[in-house]
Amino acid sequence: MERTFAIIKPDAVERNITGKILEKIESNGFHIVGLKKVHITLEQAMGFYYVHKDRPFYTELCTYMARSPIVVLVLEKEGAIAEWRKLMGATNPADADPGTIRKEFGLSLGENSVHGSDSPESAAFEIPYFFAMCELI
Ligand code: IDP
Ligand code: MG
Repeated sequence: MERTFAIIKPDAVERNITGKILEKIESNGFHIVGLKKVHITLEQAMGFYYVHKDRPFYTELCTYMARSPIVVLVLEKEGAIAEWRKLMGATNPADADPGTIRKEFGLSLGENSVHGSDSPESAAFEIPYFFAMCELI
């Protein structure tokens, strides 16, 4: 069983659709092994997205992620990393396939409702960024 890290981003939490996204996660066979709602600081967002520090959208992205609460999750499933990326859909909701979370709920390229680790290496960085071992079931 593989684990991946997911976020329900500010645009989705603000619109009260956390439950709708959790329903998609569970009905697609992911087991939630960690879940909490947090409001991160700008500094914490900058640390989390450090890989993007040289990208032109880094400041906009970090400001958005720190503007209101998020729900952070660890999901377990066979092939969880690729499976969660597939269920999320393309980064830009306009390019996402029908049935994906970003297609259904995403507002824009920046405010695209969910995050997911893109590799085992990023999952190994992202999970412990938010969760202690004793918080994972
Ligand atoms: P991903 O979330 O699909 O892995 P990344 O390229 O890793 O996409 O970008 C991280 C996040 O940064 C995106 O999910 C989105 O919220 C934001 N982002 C990406 N490109 C842009 C952009 O051109 N303008 C504003 N925000 C962006
Ligand atoms: Mg990414």
